[in-house]
Amino acid sequence: MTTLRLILADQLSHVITSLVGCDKTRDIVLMCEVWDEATYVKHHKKKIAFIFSAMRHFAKSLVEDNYNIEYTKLDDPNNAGSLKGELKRILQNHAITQIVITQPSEYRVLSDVKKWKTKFGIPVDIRPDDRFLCSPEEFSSWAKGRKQLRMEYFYREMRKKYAILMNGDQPIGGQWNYDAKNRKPPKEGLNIPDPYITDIDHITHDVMVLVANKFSNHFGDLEPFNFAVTRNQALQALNLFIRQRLYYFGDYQDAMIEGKPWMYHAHISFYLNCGLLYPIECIRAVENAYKQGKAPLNAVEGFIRQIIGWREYVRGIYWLKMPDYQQENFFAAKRSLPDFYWTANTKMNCLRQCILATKQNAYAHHIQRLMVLGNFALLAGIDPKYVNTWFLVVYADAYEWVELPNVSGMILFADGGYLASKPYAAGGSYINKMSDYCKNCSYKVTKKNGPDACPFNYLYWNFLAQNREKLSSNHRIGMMYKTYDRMNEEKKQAIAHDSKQFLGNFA
Ligand code: FAD
Ligand code: DLZ
Ligand code: SF4
Repeated sequence: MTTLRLILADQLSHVITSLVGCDKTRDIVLMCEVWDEATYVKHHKKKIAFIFSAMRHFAKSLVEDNYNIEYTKLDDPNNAGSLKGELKRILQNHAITQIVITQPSEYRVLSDVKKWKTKFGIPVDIRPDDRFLCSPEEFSSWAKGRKQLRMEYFYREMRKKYAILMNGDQPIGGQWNYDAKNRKPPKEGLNIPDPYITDIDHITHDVMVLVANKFSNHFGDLEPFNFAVTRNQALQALNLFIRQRLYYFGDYQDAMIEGKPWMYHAHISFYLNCGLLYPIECIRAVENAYKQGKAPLNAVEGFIRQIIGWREYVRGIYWLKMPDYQQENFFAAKRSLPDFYWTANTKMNCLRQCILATKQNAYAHHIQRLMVLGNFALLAGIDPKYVNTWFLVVYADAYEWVELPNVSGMILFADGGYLASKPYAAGGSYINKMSDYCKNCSYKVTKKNGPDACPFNYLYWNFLAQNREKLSSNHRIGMMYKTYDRMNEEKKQAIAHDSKQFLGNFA
C-alpha cells in the first residue's frame, strides 16, 4: 500500500495538506521540474531559477526530515517533460495504490488532475489548500446573490472572522480602511532601505547554469539573483520588511521613484505564492509590530488589507468565475501588445522604467503594474489575452489564479466591473503626481495634444470617448463625460487624431 504524494512548485510548505498522514517509511513524495510547466508560457528566466531553486531546497529539507523523495531535475535524461508523464513513469516503477495531491492553484492543472483517476486507474485524493484564509466554497457563498462584488465588504468579513486588528466587533482605530492616508507622493531624500539579498549557494548556482543554458530565449535577466529560496530565508526577508520598511509602507504605497524599484513594499508575494511563507503568519507578525508600537496603523492596516483582502478576494473570484473569466473582453479590445513591453524601447519614460525594472528583477510594485503598465494596456485597447500572457510571464509571483483577476478584472475591466467598481484609467497627471518619471521623459506631461504631448493625456479621453456606451452609466466615471462634453470640437478631434496616430504605430 504505497501512496504517492505529488507536490507542485507552488506547494513548498511543510504544512501542505498532501503531506498530512504521510507514512515516511512507505509513501513516496514526488516533485518534478518539467519542461511543459516551464514553457506553457515563456516565464522570465529569474522566475524559473527561483522556482527550481526553491523546489530543490524544499526537497532537500524533506529528505532531512526523513521523507522518501523522488525528485526529477529538468535535465534528467529520463524526464518525461510533463507532470502527467512523470507520474506515469513513477507508477510504472512502483506499486502505488493511490495518489494524494493538494488542490492545484490553477484551473488548467486541476482539470488535468481530475482526469488522473481514470487515466491511471487508481484513486486520486485531491485535498483542499488550507494555506488560504478563505476557501473557494466560503467565498462562493459570500458572493451568492451579489451582482457586483466589492473587496471592501469581503475584507471586513475576513477581519472579523480572524479577529485581526479588531477591538471586539469594531475595527481598531474606528475605521476599517486607511487608504486615504496611503497616497503620499514621493519626496526628495527618502531613505529607502536596501532590499533583502542573499548569497548564492551551489543549488541555486546549478539552477542558474541550467536556466542560462535551456531558457536563453526567455525574457529577463538572470543576474543578479537575490531571492530567498528557503523558508528560513523567506522569514528573514519578511522580518527585514517589518523592521525596515513597514513603517512607511502605507505612506508611500502608491509612490514611484526612478531607480528605486523596491520602495517600501514587502517583496514577499513570490514566497507567499510558492508556499515558503504563510499569509496568516505574515499578518500576525505585522499586527504584532503595531501592538508593540513599531509601525503606524495606516501602514499595518494597509498591508493586512492587501493580504486578507485583495489576495484572498482575487483567488475567490478566480475559482468562482473560471473557466469563463479567461475569455472576458468587455471593451472588445483587440490591439496587439506593443513590442516595447519586451524591449523597453519606448520614449515614454514611465513605461520604460517599469519594464526595465521588470526585466531586471522579475518584480514591479503594485502601482507600477496598475497605473503605468496596466493603465497603458487599458487605454491602448490591448487584447486581454496578450496582456494576461505578458503579466504571467514576467513576474516571479505570477500564477494564473492571482495574475488573471488582477489583469482582466483590475486593470482591463474586462469583466465589465465584477471585480472592480470602475476602470483604473488615468492621464499623465496622476503618474506625474505619484512619480518622478516625467522629468526625464521625452514627452511633456503638461501638454495635452501634439507630437510631444504625454500620450496618456489624449489616450485617456480617447478611451472614454470610444467606450461611452459601456461606461457613461457608471456613476464613478460617468461625471468625466461632463468634462469631455464641455470640450470644443477642435479639441475632441485633436484627441482622436493624436490617439489614432500614436496607436497606429503598433496596430
Ligand atoms: P506589497 O505591496 O508589499 O503587498 C503585500 C502583499 O499583499 C503582496 O505580497 C501580495 O501577496 C498581496 N497583494 C497586494 N495586492 C494584491 C493584489 N492586487 N492581488 C493579490 N495579492 C495582492 N500579485 C501576485 O502575487 N501575483 C501576480 O501575478 C500579480 N499580478 C498582478 C498584475 C497586475 C496587473 C496588478 C495590478 C497586480 C498584480 N499583483 C500580483 C498584485 C500586486 O501587484 C503584487 O502582489 C505585489 O506587487 C507584490 O509585491 P509585494 O510583495 O512587494 O507586495
Ligand atoms: C510555474 C512553474 C514552473 C516554471 N515550473 C514548474 C515545474 O517544473 N514543476 C511544477 O510542479 N510546477 C511548475 N510551475 C508551477 C505550475 O505551472 C503551476 O502553476 C502549479 O502547478 C499550480 O497549478
Ligand atoms: Fe509617462 Fe507621460 Fe510622464 Fe512621460 S510624460 S513619464 S509618458 S506620464
